[in-house]
Amino acid sequence: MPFAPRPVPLPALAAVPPVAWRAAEDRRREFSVRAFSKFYPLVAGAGLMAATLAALAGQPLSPLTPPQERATFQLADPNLTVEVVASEPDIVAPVAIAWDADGKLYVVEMTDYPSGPVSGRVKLLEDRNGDGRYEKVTVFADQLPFPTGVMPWRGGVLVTAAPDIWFLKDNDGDGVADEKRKVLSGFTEGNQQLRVNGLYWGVDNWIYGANGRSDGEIRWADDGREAGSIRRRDFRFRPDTRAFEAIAGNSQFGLAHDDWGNRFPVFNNVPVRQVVMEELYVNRAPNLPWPDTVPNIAPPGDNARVYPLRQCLQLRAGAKPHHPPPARPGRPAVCFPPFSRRDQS
Ligand SMILES: [Ca+2]
Ligand SMILES: [Ca+2]
Repeated sequence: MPFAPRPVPLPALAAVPPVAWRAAEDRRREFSVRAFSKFYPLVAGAGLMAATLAALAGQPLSPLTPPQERATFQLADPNLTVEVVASEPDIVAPVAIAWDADGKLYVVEMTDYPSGPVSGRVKLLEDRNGDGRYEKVTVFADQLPFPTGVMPWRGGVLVTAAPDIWFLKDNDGDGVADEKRKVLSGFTEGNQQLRVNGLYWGVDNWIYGANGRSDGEIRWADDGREAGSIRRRDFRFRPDTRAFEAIAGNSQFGLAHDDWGNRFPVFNNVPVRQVVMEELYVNRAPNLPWPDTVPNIAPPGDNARVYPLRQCLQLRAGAKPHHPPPARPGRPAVCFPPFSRRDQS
């Protein structure tokens, strides 16, 4: 039978249409998971993974080219666009991206998921002619164990790869990191998809990070000095002053924030929560019942039932495929809620 590519709807992406929540008591708090235009490399990678899963499930499916894949996306908001700026083979298994001040794009590839051997990478992508397509690709760093996040900092990048947070920097301009040192260690190497991640630079100059749900007893990597425990907490730190604090949160994968420093963790089947009170204030009143300082702020009654369109495989180490997947209430793997600033301009 001749090869005949055909458009196939992507179940994983089609099941996650643009969604916005408005808190009735405060119209200013509008959150969105519809910023696909900021995460198109991830979307492209997810599409290719969906095609791979369907193929593994034994269904007839021809691979789509990146433009064909793009054509399958459904956007409910006409103001949003999705463009392919990078795709395989330039990037493989992307799980996090970040731009530096020069517009260079760092892409974290968790190519060792789910069971290794260690082969995670950070790619450096450059758009040299300004057409929006990143045509120059360099392996910035490799041999990272299940890397999960990246954040530009001090001319290089901080990379989360449990049990460590690394500082990687290119000092000679060849696009390859030649300075590599651990900043923090002790993040627990739990399930490969539940590890420290989600770094961002806060408005208060602290660097914030998501726990990942594996916890850890954290120490400074250079001298082993204790930094603190993050059991059931997120964290923030300042490498320059060697300050570290565990803070309310315990976000799973990704940690959103607004321009005022409010934090919005995510937790697998909970699309967005908000840190409404820091625990240091709760600790001042030890005789009061412990309040929920990080409540779910999704709209009441949002049961988010998911209806899979086809069979799928579980690829987590040791897991067996289940056929067919059941329709189930709740989102199965929510992650990385981006923050929409469209109404703030
Ligand atoms: Ca270009
Ligand atoms: Ca170099």
